[in-house]
Amino acid sequence: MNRVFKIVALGATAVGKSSILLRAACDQYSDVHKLNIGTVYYRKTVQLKNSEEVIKLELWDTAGQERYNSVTQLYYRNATVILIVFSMDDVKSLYKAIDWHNILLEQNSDAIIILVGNKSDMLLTCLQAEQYTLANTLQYFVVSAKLGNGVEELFQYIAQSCHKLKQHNQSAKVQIVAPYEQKSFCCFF
Ligand SMILES: Nc1nc2c(ncn2[C@@H]2O[C@H](COP(=O)(O)OP(=O)(O)OP(=O)(O)O)[C@@H](O)[C@H]2O)c(=O)[nH]1
Ligand SMILES: [Mg+2]
Repeated sequence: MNRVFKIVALGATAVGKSSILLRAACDQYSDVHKLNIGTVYYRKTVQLKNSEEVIKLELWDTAGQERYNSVTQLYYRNATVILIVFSMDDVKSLYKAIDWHNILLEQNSDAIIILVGNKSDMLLTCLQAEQYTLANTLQYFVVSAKLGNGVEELFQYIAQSCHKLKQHNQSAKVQIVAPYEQKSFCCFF
């Protein structure tokens, strides 16, 4: 069975969560900020590079406004990958992203967490984000939903991570089966 992996985007309002997901899923972009008030999701399949395999993703968009934080937490509980998005031209949105990271750490989230700096068409680098991700061994991607820069690379990385997880889980299953086989062998004698 081909498993579908859940990807959730978190982050402050107007950082471009919806825009990144729309770019990834439909290759579309709009200059209008359609403020999310609920949660929606898109489907996306990613063809792995140098492989026949296709990874199926569900991309969950969340509302960035503070008042929706508790609702947002319901959506990322069973996520495989969590994207924490901030805007490269807005340092306050990086602080909000760091807050989300701390919440996930406190909750012992076992999701793969990626910090995503969006709007790189406005500002290409963010030293504070680089320092934070280095100090916290956090994966970091810089993208522009507007131009599409970096989006494909981000989703290729996500799909590769899901693929590795799938392989790891499959080999873990083999390890669980082995003791039962051994036991029935002992009973036979
Ligand atoms: N320059 C630039 N603007 C962007 C980019 N991505 C999004 N925007 C703009 O930023 C604004 C907010 O984008 P959204 O994707 O709606 O932001 P959001 O994070 O989903 O916001 P909430 O739904 O309120 O949480 C819109 O006007 C977008 O057009 C980008 O890569 N570059
Ligand atoms: Mg949105």
